[in-house]
Amino acid sequence: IQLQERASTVPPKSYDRQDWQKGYESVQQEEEYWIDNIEGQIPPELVGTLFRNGPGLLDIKGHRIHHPFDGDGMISAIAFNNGKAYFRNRFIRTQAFLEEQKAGKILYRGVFGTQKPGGWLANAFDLRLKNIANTNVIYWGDKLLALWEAADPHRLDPHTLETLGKDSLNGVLADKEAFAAHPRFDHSCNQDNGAPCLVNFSIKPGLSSTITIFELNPAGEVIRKHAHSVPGFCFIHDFAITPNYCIFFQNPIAFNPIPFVLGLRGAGECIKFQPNQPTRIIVIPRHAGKQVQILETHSGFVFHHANAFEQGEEICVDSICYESFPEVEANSDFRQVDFDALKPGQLWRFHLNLAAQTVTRELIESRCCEFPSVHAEKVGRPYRHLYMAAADGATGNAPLQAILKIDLESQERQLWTAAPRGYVSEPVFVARPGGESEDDGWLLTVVYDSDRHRSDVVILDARDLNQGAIARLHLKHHIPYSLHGSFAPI
Ligand code: 3ON
Ligand code: FE
Repeated sequence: IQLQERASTVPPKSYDRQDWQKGYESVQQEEEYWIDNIEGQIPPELVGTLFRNGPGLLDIKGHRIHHPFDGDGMISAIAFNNGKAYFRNRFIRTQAFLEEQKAGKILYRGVFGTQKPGGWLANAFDLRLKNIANTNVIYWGDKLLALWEAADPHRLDPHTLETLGKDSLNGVLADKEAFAAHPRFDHSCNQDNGAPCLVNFSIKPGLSSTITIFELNPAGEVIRKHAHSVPGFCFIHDFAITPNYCIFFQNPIAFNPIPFVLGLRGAGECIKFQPNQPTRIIVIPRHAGKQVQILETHSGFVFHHANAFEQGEEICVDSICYESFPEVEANSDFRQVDFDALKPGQLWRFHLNLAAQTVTRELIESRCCEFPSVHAEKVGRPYRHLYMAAADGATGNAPLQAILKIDLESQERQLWTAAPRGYVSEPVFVARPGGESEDDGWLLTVVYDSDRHRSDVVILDARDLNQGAIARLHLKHHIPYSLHGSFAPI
């Protein structure tokens, strides 16, 4: 009887796990073509290129990798002009990609558990990191750069996507020195007379960790660089900026490298979440010579921040928080994940008071969400409109199938859903040239259509998601679920 009751109260799922799994098939081909299968109209004022990065290979010649975050980076570019669109995808020719494709087998361990064949003995004491360049792609200072947080960027030709080699930022980065995958763009920097600048960081983890801040001018030159030592191990994927601060959430984790060293687990599988320890919020001033401050808040795990801004005495930070780190298991298959057994990521606002050294927080959105995006000119500043990928259902954990818009002023929500057969990626907000309101623009997202096993580029009007997609560009193939990307006016 109990079972029956349960069955009648649990709502039907918005997705089918086998459908979802198919989105993690490797890409076999590199393509280039005019997209001619289009529903709706591409707005003629939408001019520029959407670049996406993410794992293109989920296996090396049939040998499965352990986790999508270990997959070799592949760039997709969708160039818009005159209401038409051109598609191109290329794998990043990292050194390891070339070696493994030539050898036809796995030659490197991955951070998230991919091992070389031959058991632990074949993996023990191989502590090299495979730079897979798979996490983000940005266009800055006339360079297209593919980023992976634990190593240096790869430079690509923005038109052909050909890999040009690793980029040292004009000699600033040493070989293999990290440059994180989450730069933030300050569109009007108060240290540069209102010129734009790019702010990024790198982490050198250890018993105490070093956080280095980089600020680049529009020509791509590093104009400010400063390093700070903070207590404890850091696994920090993203950060937030305001005009005066960089804000980092130091997740409460313990790192035991022994299974990694002995060839039993990947480095990322040696992280243990510490639910009884606070999250530390590290606030680093962007101006030289000022003190770093560390505040504490409730335990939780953050990958991504939506935005931050200064308001009176406070810094507000909007972040997607998990109750714990989704630990990667050594002997499991990520395709078999039980979504219901995991807690969703939810959006919280943190209020930091530096003078009083206090933090308060409030839940903004309980629906499972990820991949936040805002208007480029609102980064680091008070803002009204936030866009995210989200689950179709209002409660519980599930794959990302919808795009959610939150008006933080009126609290109004709009949801565009691709369920039951579609799975979305990060929405990228592109402002309409000459647009007036903060939400005057488009959201671009790549949606995996499991019904046809192909992906669509979907264009939404950010002012009104309820009117449905204004264009749906059907690609001839699928793109595996991607991580991050950006829009560039080229
Ligand atoms: O050994 C240390 C610990 C560690 C984990 C140091 C380290 C630097 C080697 C390290 C490496 C971290 C790396 C390489 C992190 C890479 C992260 C990555 C590629 C992606 C993260 C994605 C985050 C999210 C939330 C993705 C969500 C995806 C979906 C919902 C699916 O569409
Ligand atoms: Fe990320």
